[in-house]
Amino acid sequence: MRNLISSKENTWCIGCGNFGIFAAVRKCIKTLHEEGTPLADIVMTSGIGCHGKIFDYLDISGIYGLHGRALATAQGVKLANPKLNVITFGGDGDSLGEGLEHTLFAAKRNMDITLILHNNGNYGLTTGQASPLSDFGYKGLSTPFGNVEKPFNAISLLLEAGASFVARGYSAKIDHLAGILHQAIRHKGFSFVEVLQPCVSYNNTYQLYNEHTAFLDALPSDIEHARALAKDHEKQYLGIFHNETRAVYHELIAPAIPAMDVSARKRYLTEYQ
Ligand SMILES: Cc1ncc(C[n+]2csc(CCOP(=O)(O)OP(=O)(O)O)c2C)c(N)n1
Ligand code: SF4
Repeated sequence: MRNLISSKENTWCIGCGNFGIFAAVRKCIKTLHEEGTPLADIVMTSGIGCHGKIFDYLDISGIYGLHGRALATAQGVKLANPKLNVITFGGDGDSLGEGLEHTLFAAKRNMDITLILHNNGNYGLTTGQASPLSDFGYKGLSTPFGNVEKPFNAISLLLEAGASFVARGYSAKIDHLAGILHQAIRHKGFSFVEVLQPCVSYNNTYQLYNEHTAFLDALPSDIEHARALAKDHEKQYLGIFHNETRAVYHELIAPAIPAMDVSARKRYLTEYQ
């Protein structure tokens, strides 16, 4: 199997957490392939930002989206060809700022795709402005006196929106992250994986995460328990917070697609369900 690294020059800053995500994604895709998934059936979409550069470096097919529109693109891909495994790479600015509505609605309608959120707590590519996940007090280009807003809790937000698989990994724990990504991509429904991703240039959180992350012992008993763990003040828990089976959007709408001609609709109904 090819090594999944493209020939493009890599311009991420040395030490950036994106390297760990890249390694985990490659490991996970390798496993999927060994289990029988053809590489041609795995496609990616991305937003714009440092996270989005993974599109240049990862040697699989896809569509390089617009900033904030990575999930809009992904949903179009999935509806056009439901047999594909669609993986979306989003930044915290991209997916919870400009693209917030796409994220919430993709979760609500349980689109069968995977969103990998590169949470570096800032807008990295544009040099460190505060994002929706920047900590209170974060000092960056747009908040020189400290961010006065409290961040969203991404796990809690996506639980509330209806994501059927919700998990958190850390870019420095590559094997653990690869395992979570594997379960997320195999999950039928909207899977959301927040990845804690230090940005060495504008938000270097390695020490914080090394000291304050802990693995979940088991799947939380219910959503309330999951939410409480996601919001824990002492620890940033890593692992799967929620995993449920629910009808997925493309199957629910299949019988009601009037624009499709009869043979295409028949194929849609028989092949992809
Ligand atoms: C609609 C739109 N608004 C703003 C920009 C400029 N822009 C490009 S990347 C970026 C920030 C990306 O931040 P984030 O999504 O958090 O990704 P990161 O670079 O941190 O990985 C911005 C504001 C744009 N390209 N399009
Ligand atoms: S600016 Fe931050 S997120 Fe972007 S490549 Fe550098 S370290 Fe990584």
